[in-house]
Amino acid sequence: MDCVFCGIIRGDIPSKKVYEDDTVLAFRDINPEAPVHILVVPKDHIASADMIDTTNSEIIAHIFEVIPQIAKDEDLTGGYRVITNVGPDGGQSVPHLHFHILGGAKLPIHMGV
Ligand code: DGP
Repeated sequence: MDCVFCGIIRGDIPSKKVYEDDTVLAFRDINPEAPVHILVVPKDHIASADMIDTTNSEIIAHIFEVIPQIAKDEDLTGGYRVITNVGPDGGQSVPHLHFHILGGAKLPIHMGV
C-alpha cells in the first residue's frame, strides 16, 4: 500500500519523531501551521476517524493518553488544539488516521489544518 505515513512508520521516509511506542508514533508536521505542529498516528493503518470502531478503539484511547504527554514534553502549558480531518470534504490529505497537535501560540479560533 502506498501510504506516506506507513512509510514513515516503517522508517522508509525520514521524519522528526517526538514520541514512539509499540502502537503509536508522533512526528513533526512537514508543513507546520503553528510553532508546535505534531502528528500522532496509530502504527496500524486506519484510514480515518470514520473507521474507528470496537475493533480499534483501544488504540484511539491510547493516542489520547499519549497526547497530553507530548503536550507536556513540548511545554504547551497555555493549551493546544487537537484536530483530525476526515475524508475529502473534511480536508484530509493523507488517508492514514492522524491527530494534529497545534500549539506554542494563541491559535485563531477558526484555524484549521
Ligand atoms: P491532513 O490534511 O489533515 O490530512 O494532514 C496531513 C498532514 O500531513 C499535513 O499537515 C502535512 C503532513 N505531511 C504530509 N506528508 C508528510 C511527510 O512526508 N512528512 C511529514 N512529517 N508530514 C507530512
